[in-house]
Amino acid sequence: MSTYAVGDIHGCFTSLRALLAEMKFNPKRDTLWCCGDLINRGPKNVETLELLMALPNLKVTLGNHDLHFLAISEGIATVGGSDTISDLLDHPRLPEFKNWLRAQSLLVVDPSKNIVMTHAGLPEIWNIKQATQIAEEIEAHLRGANWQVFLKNMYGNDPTTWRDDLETTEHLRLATNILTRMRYYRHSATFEFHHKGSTAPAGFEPWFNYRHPELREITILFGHWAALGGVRRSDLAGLDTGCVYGRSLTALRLEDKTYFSVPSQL
Ligand SMILES: [Mn+2]
Repeated sequence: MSTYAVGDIHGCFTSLRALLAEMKFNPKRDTLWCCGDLINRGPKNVETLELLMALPNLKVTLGNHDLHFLAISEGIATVGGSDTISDLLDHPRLPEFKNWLRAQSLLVVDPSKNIVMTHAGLPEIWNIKQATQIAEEIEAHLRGANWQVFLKNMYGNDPTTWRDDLETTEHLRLATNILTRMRYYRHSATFEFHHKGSTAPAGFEPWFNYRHPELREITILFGHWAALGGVRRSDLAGLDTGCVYGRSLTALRLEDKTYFSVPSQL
């Protein structure tokens, strides 16, 4: 009865299977958490989703690539040079894949374990109640009748400063960018969505250098930032260790904070 949180899979099905075997993961007893970017960039997106969809105990927080796939599948965005999702787009189960992804979350909270997970992280501007409210708002749009409108309005890096009185479209775009694309941050509410490396742009710091005062005792799990090469702190776990870039796939067992890792097999 263990819970394992796995980093960005990006369609690396062979590595995922190897990691589950390494952890002796038992689908009937154990629970898998995925911090998002389940698909795209990697080779086996169909197999990855089919494996995850069959798990009885699974919690997912969606990543930017998962949302991008949904947008492409609706003709809202176009396939770019680094997108590898044609296996999903050409598959007879495409409608099922889309509906399943649309039903997933943006934020997972386990109060008993004192752990929270999102794809990109949790900035100091929100406590758990506020973050939950915002994630639920995005989830409602994604599951609602006008979900394509939400995805159409999602693209773009502006606005960059969070205010409680942003107009709805801008509020949703920034909230989605924060939960799925955030890396660099300037206190007290400004985000930078261009830089991907481990060197901060002038005036900015990694988002996790700041934390909401109510969240000091909580462990935050996140993915998205492969350039960090993984973060292993008692209060912070960066789970993206660049599997799709040929490095490794990593998971954390939440009960005893043990890490598992397998080399990338593409
Ligand atoms: Mn990502």
